[in-house]
Amino acid sequence: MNEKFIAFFIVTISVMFVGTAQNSFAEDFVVSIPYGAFNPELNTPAEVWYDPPELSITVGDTVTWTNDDREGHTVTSGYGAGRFDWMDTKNLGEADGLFDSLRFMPGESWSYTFEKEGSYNYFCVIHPWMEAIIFVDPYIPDFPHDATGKKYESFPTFLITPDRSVEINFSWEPQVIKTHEKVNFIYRFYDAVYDQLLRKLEYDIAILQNNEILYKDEKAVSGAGGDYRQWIFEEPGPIIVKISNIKPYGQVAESQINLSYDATARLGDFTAMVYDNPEKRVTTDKIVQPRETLQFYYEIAVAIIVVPAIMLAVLILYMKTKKNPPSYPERKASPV
Ligand SMILES: [Cu+2]
Repeated sequence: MNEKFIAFFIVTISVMFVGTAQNSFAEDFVVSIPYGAFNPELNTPAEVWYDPPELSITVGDTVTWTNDDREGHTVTSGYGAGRFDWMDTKNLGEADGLFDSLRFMPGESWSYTFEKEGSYNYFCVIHPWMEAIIFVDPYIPDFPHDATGKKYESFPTFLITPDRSVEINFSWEPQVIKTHEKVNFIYRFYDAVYDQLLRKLEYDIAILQNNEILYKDEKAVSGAGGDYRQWIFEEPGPIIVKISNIKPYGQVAESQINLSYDATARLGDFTAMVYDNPEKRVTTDKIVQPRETLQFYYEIAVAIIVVPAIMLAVLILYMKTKKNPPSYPERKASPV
């Protein structure tokens, strides 16, 4: 390969990576500077200085300000003086240097694209009473995607283990993973050659975030071809669900498929992204893993079988004692 080709390749990959992680549904918004904004007194039609004075957008969105007034204005990040404050003190406000349109004249416009979440106050340096704010919310794709933001074209998504023996189908519910909210990871194992559900397998599963293992279950056993795990993430950020060491479990599975004994190449990683939950600040949900569910059923079964059994035993014992009442010597009424 020559160097030019390698450079082209690297640039293409970088563009693809950046492209997928960004908001591909970016929107454009318009904020008007209305007629009369130049006058801080209320004798002009302007009721607001920038219209709308509060605007919520998403990371990647662009706002265009149009000057519909009869004087030049600016859109400058920072805090203005406020109308009454300005009239009292002639405070000029303070720019914070994040963005500045400089002066643009009636009929002209200026645009700015917001790449970071947060709230942005801005004002006009010529008329410091003119103030407004833009709220920039984080971009949350509404489709399932990997940790780089790339959409999973099919969902459940799937991969074939490096030894090409097992296909793992993998999905989660709800499809947008948010902090403090329960997510179900659901997966099924198929014979990659014959495309048949593998009924019982032993495997290891781990959930990782920021190089930290949050959850691990070794020698788990899949039932009916698949399994699930629940989790609640406390932090936003990319995650990996690692499934490894997939082996036949018991005699049934061994006759069902032809898996070589060495399971080291029988693994698969699935990545996803956890988003900050704007609605929830703390975790109130509970998670129940399959083994705990089994334990729960076991306890219920015990309660259903053992409790009536004991009651029955007590009843039988009681009946027996009633049938053969102990023979006490009969008391004779003693004459008074
Ligand atoms: Cu102005």
